Amino acid sequence: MVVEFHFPDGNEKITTFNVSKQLQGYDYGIGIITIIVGISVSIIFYQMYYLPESFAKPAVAEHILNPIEQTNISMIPGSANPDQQDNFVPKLVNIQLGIDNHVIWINDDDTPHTVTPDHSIADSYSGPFGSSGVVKAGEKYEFLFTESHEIEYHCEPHPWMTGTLIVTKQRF
Ligand SMILES: [Cu+2]
Repeated sequence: MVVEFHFPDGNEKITTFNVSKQLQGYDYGIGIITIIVGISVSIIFYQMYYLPESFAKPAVAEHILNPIEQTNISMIPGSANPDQQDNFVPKLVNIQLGIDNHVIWINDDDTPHTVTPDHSIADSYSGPFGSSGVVKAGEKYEFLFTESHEIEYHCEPHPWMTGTLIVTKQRF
């Protein structure tokens, strides 16, 4: 390897030396430490700045995040009975983003029920739709829709309990 040293006074010195010998001991250790520090800094940067950016929730308009109304759906008493006509009431719900896109299911029955989509569906802001477990008597499940969806859902233990949600953009 040829290394040229340039000195301020204009003198130049050309030296040839063996790199492998020069990189022994102390120099070699410094090199390894520099590489380790470099990789660590890269990983920290990736985790702190790059990852959160890529997983960040999409920007959603304020009026959609805070709609003026909420939509209530009741699981009415007797829903667990397959002979009863009504269960999720109302059964078909039209929802407008920015108006009533915050939907709350209330279990008014004395039996636990679920809110389970027929086909798994996720909202880019709120994540997967559906209750994570059962909604016990007197409890509720709520979901904020931020984009258009058409969802058919049912109750896992009582598949005759079905409902439909149609979420659309505001019609002005
Ligand atoms: Cu049920």
